[in-house]
Amino acid sequence: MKKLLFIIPPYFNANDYLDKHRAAVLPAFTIPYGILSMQAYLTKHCEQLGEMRLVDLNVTLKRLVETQTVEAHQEVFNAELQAVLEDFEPDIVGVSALFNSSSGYIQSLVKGVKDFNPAILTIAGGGLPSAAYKLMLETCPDLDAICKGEGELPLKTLIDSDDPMQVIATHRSWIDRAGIERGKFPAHDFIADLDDIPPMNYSIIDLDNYNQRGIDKRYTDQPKREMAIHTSRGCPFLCVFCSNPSLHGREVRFMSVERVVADAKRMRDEFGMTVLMLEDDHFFHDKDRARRLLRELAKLGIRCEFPNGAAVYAIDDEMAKLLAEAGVSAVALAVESGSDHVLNNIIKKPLKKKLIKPAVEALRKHGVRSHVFIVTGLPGEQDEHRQETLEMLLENGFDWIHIYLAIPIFGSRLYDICVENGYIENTANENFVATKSVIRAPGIDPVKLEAFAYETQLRVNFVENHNMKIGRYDIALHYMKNVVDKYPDHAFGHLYVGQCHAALGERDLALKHANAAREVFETDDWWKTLADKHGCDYPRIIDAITSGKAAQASTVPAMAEVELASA
Ligand code: B12
Ligand code: SF4
Repeated sequence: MKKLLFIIPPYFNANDYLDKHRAAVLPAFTIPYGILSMQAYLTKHCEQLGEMRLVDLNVTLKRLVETQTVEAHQEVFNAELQAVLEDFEPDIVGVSALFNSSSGYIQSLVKGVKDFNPAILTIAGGGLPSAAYKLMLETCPDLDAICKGEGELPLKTLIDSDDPMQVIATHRSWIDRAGIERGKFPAHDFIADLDDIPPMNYSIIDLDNYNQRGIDKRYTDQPKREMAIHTSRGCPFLCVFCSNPSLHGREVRFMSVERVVADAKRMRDEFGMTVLMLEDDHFFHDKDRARRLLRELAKLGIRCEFPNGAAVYAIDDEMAKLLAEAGVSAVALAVESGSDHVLNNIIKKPLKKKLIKPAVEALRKHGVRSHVFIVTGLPGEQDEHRQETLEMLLENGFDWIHIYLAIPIFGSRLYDICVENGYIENTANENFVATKSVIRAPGIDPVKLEAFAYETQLRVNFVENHNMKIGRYDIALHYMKNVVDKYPDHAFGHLYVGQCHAALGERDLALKHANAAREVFETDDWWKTLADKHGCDYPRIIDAITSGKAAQASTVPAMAEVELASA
């Protein structure tokens, strides 16, 4: 019987968190769904699988970030690996790497394994190795082989074989250095019916570590249990920045509605799940099925979230109503750009700008908050397109906006375009994160671009906050409070939190935040410059708050709030 150890290297570059200023803000992550899926499948179908364990170094990095001890990360990761190797003595170690930014960790991990026992087979899978298998096998000499795409079927064959190297040589999804030399191109081996994957066994993880990804910030500090599900895999589209079709294919494969409901009930009843995170690549691919599923989920008395972004074209009045009934309190719309040219000719996304407003209005009518995801900095995008995006963001009255810088991730068309044209200046993959611009193309000035992304968020989320404009200071406050909790030096955050408290008649809190804002503005010229640039008259706002003359919310406009059984 073979023992299998999975390791997930951090999704994020630990060096980015050495700066104490950023220390509090390691992004949230969710349960390692791919590993749990493989475990469920292999446990049922393998004849030669003994025990399986998981080391998720994201949990370790989170702890280091929270305790501001990131400097020691390499030694801590090595020690954790060493301890589990000694205790568990695995036969196979599988590294699961989703992102470019994980690439810096992999060789050192597999070297640690080989140093411990060279007979252990070291393999890798996930988005990064699948798309960049040549580079990874070249740069990670202690890695034996890579699995392309989903691992359930290829791993089963590998584990059940008495000659794993033979499987690696002959199975279509496995690739090693010898295979590359022979000119082999690894190919997918997908499970067609997702119901064939048995229910997950969550005992190898601590669910408490995976509870912060929810996008509705009202619930950030409330008791809740988030758990993820992928009710389908694959997406027929080919958005330029996305690697998903190259990992999960363009044909969409489903779980049955009955199975999703049974899993959700089990999560609720056995594990106390209160928030179901639906993480499909394209949940709305089959709108009929989406409607049926939402109707069933509505009966469970839970909240649902779509943290990945929802297809705008799918949101009409009926869908918005069903979402609200299923306990969806906020939807992130995958809008990406406010320019039809960028959408249609650069991203190649099936979305027209005119569809955005009706979707936002339908959601608002049913009391569902709307967030929006924007990507900027794609080759071909110009200042005029970014201006259109800004105008679109101001016109549509989103509850919160998120702007990311385009990253040429392996497996995306964007990566190929950037490589062909020499657009990637900094090739250190660890730096491929959505707050750093690594693309150098005509019309893209990285400094200007990073400023555009950050300042547009400041302007739309704070200076011209839609909810404040319509007198919903309570809603604005949920979001802004979350920002000042994370970034205690956020001058705009304190200023507008103060204004919201003042409008809600909470004078002590208003004064506290007005004073905090004043202190940051007085000591940090950077915030002062931003305030001037974006028409934020902070001295006047602070005066109004402290003198008790700030606007008071007289009446709160009638707007249905979703009644949430679990909240
Ligand atoms: C959850 C998630 C996250 C989480 C992290 C993962 C987690 N567990 O918390 C968070 C929120 C942090 C995140 C962040 C980002 N994400 Co993300 N994320 C996802 C998401 C929704 C689910 C991942 C998942 O569980 N998939 C489902 C399982 C079944 O697939 P899987 O994990 O790939 O595992 C299968 C195979 O890969 C393989 N496999 C995996 N490991 C191994 C190991 C071995 C040994 C073997 C044999 C096989 C194998 O078998 C598994 C079972 O089939 C995917 C989209 C998606 N639907 O997959 C995007 C996705 C992975 N993310 C993506 C992106 C772009 C990002 C961001 C860059 C977004 C942004 N703009 O900031 C950031 C990157 C973070 C960073 N470094 O800066 C991209 C691609 C990433 C890439 N290749 O680089 C995806 C595919 C979404 C998309 N459509 O573009 N993400
Ligand atoms: S971004 Fe979404 S819609 Fe576009 S290809 Fe990727 S998964 Fe599909």
